[in-house]
This record gives sequence, structure tokens and C-alpha cells, in this order.
Amino acid sequence: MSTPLERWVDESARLTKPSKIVWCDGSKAENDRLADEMLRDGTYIELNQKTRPGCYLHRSNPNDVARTEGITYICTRQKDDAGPTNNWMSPLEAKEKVRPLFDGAMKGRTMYVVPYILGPVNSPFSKVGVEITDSPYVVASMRIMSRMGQAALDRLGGSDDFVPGLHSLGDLNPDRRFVLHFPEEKLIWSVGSGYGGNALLGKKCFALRIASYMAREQGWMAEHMLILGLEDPSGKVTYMAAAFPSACGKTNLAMMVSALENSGYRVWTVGDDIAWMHIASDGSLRAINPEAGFFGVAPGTNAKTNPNVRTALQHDAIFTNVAMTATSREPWWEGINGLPQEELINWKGEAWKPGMGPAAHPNSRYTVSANQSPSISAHWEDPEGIPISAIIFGGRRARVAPLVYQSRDWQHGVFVGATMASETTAAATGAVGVTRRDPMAMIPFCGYNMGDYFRHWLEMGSRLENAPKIFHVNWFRRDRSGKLLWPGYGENVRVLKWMLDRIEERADATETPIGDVPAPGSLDLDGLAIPRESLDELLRVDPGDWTEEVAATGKFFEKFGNRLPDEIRTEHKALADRLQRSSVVTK
Ligand code: OXD
Ligand code: MN
Repeated sequence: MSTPLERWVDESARLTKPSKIVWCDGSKAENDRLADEMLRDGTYIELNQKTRPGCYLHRSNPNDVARTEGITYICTRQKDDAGPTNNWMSPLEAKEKVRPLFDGAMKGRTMYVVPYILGPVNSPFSKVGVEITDSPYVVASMRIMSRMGQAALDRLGGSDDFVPGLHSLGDLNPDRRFVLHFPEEKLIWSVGSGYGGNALLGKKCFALRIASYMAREQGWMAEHMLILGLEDPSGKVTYMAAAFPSACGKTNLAMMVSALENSGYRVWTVGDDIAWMHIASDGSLRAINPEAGFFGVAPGTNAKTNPNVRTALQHDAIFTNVAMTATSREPWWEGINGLPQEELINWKGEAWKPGMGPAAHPNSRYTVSANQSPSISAHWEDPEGIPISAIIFGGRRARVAPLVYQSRDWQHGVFVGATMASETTAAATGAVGVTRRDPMAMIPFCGYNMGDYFRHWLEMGSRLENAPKIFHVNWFRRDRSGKLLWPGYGENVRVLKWMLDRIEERADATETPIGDVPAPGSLDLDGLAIPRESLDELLRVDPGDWTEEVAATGKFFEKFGNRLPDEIRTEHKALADRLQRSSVVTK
């Protein structure tokens, strides 16, 4: 008797017609074998094995370097269930359109069966997925990003409780590229792309799009959030989860070396991109990181912005679309540490000269195991997860949003998350630097109607006995000349410390129409030379800007029609009223 997994593998092989099928066990020997094959056929380029053992460079097709939201679909039976922020096709139409692209797609290629666990191996909250792919780069990446191989097969046994994901590189033609999600049957199809967010199906496709749908059905949350622990001088660790849109510094924040380390404040990493959160029996919210590695943006990463990842990247890492120094074969990217001492080969494999544009692609990436970071928390694999005391929303905004503010309560916090906006980055194809609405940083990742998603957040709050406090941050506010006002990176710990002090009821706040900002003197600025005017500007809530913001969010909410919860409308109206009254009172 064959198992459900074997039957699906057979069916997929009949469709894609590979010359060989390999079941992956996740072992080092298997990974070494794949690396040798990829070095031979040029999928991998060897980096300096003396200074960086086990590190390789992969150059993707230049037309395939970022997530492609335009061809990413949520295929529910009813269009309204996908909602106004997702592309939609009916499951029938989607399969009819895309099945021919899989037909014979693996001819002459190897089909890899990649079983994986999202979450710690022994956690009751973890889930099994199986990806079928014809890309050995995907296999090697999945081995870093998830608990891949035998452990997943052992957990699955003969059960049908897994999310199948069928992936083929196809012919890498953007016109024949599709990333399809069938949340009602918990199935993923991806064809025509080898880029991480489109092709590592455990990441955005399962851990966010399919998982967010499951989470609503089952009463938990799958969020685009980092998880960190802030240790105080007594050694107590308080955990926080933070949602920022792609390429807005989640990895750097989660792995931060604190500027207040000498005063006893330290940051520990639990996860850098995705959080699965459940209500525990004591009514608290507990989170696990479904991933096992980091798929981080390389440009801008250096000894100041993320010293921990520099250490992590010394061995066993995959670099994608970075540049390489020609003689010493070291990975290189803009913002790494000034200009290199030697010739560079750019991300396309060409000899690079200044004036040719960036040597590394702006969305070039590193893939590395989380446990290679010196900042990894001792509790990052706790099966029950860690308790979350704060939820942080944030975006990249040159104006409008202050450095930090605290929501009035959970319902207002959900509204703050629902009104998030950020300037777009290179993590997805399309224009960069355009402000777009991105509620909870989930616009590209919510597997269902976001009106229902806001309702789910509200319902979760009503079930939480000890709900986390909700904050909003903006590290990216600029002065009139366009200069960033806040130094960011390790200094961001000062804002986290203020949050901790608010949770512990030690810090004062000034009430504003949008929420509570730090009262004068409550933000620890010891040892940081920041002009008084910069601080005032960073915390300023401009009634004119916010009145425009209220109009923009009102327009955005109209899209959801009657799927928008009344509570969100109530909060929207209350903010408009407070702005009109606009008096500032110190608590
Ligand atoms: C990512 C993204 O890669 O959000 O994490 O695009
Ligand atoms: Mn992300």
C-alpha cells in the first residue's frame, strides 16, 4: 500500500516526467554531493574555501531576482475570499492554465522530493511540508531554511498531514512564471522562477500564505515578523515580535548588537522573518520561528549594521547575486566596507567598473543557518515557543510616522497595524521608493481576504488574557534636507528599552492623537549625541500630515467593503476626531 506522499510524488512525476527521482534525507553527505554537482554545472561558483569553507555563490537568471507579486495568485473558489489585495484565479482555471507548463517540465532533469518541518522538530505547533523541485539550489537552500529530510519523513509517517508544493524552474521565461496557492486544499504550485521567495516553497508560500489561512481556521496567527528577546541588566529576557515590510531591516534588528550592552541590555535572536503565534493555556501569546535559517538582504550589511551576521557568514552559506572579488574570491556588495582592493566581478559575472551600476544586485541575498549567529537565543527551539510581550509594527517613511508610539490598547493596535504603510524596496519587482499601504507587512503574504484578517486579529485579542502591548516604529524619518534623523541599527535598542519600560510601567509617555510617544527624558539617550531638534522632529506628530494620512487610509479601507470590521471603522473615526481636537497632554 502506498502512502499519500508516495501517491502525490508518483502523480507529479507522471506530469513532469523527470529522468530521475531523488528523495532527500537532508544529510551532509547529500548536501556535499549536490554542491559538487552544482559546481560542475555552474549553478554554484566556488568562493574562497580557505576563508569561507562551505560558502558558494549562485547567480540567478537576471530576469529572476526578486519576488514577483504580479504573477502570485490566491486561488480560492470565491474571488471575495482572496480579497481585494490579492491576485485571484479560480482553482479550476489556475490548474488548467498552469498544468501544461508542468507537463514534461522536468524532462532530462532530476526531481528532488524535499520533506521539511516548519518549526522545531519536536514542537506541537510545527507543520510538515513536502516540496518537489527540479532545482538543486532550492534543495540546498531548503536544507538551511527548514528542518529538511529524514526528520520530516519520520514526523509524517504514512499520514496525509503535509502541505504539498510542486516547483519547477520551467524555462525561466517571465511570461510562463506563476506562483499559485490553493489555500482551501493547502496546495502550492510554482513554475518558472528559481528566486527564493518564489521557489523555496516553505517560506512565503507555506509559512505565510497557506499558514495564515490555516491559522485563521485553527485560531492562531502566521505573521511576517521577526522575534527577538531583550535581556535587561537583571538577566530577565522579554520577547517582542516585529512586522516590517521586506528589506526594511528585520534581520538586522533581530540580530542587533545593542548599543546599551555596557548597561546590561542585550538582544537575542529567535527569528528574523516569520512568527507563528498561539494562545497558550495561561492566555499568553507564544511564538515559534517556523524557519531554521536567514535569507537576508546582503547590500548594506557590514560590521556596523550587523556584526553577528558577518560572523555567521564565515562558513556554510549560500550567496545569491552578490559580486565577488576577482582574485581572492570573497563575496562583495555595496555597503560592505568601502571599495574593494581588487577587481570585482559583478552579480551577472562581468568584470565590473564604476559607472556600470551596482556590482551586487540590490536584492542580493545570503542564506545561512540561524544557529551560526552568535546572537541566537538559547530558547529559539523551545517546543512551546516563547511568550510575546510586545508587538511592533513599522515601515519605511521619510515623513509622517514618528520614531515610536504606543497604541492605546489591542483594538487600536490592530488599527495601527492595518494602517501601516512603507516605501517599496527591491525585494519585489516594480518601482522602488513608492509609498504603499502594507497592513501588518502582510500585503504580499496574506492567503485570504485582509478584511477577514483584521477580524481575526481582533478575535485573537479578545481571547488573550495578557495581550502584548502594540507599538509602531519608524527608523527612516528624514529632515528637510533628506538626511536620516535616527542612527538606527544598534541604537534601535534604545527604543526597545523604552517599550520594555512601558511594559514594566516605568516609563512616561506623552499622549498624542495617534498614540503615546516617549515623554521628554524617558528615552535612554545616554552616550548618543543627537541634537535636541532632531529628537523633537523624530517624535513630532504633525496634524496636517496625519489628516492626509487619515484620508489615505480611509480610501484604502473602502476596498474591503463590508468585509472591513466595524471596530476598524470606529478606530478610524476616533483618530479623525482626536486629530481635529488635537491637544497634547502629558500623562
Ligand atoms: C523576504 C521578503 O525575503 O520578505 O523575506 O521578501
Ligand atoms: Mn520577509
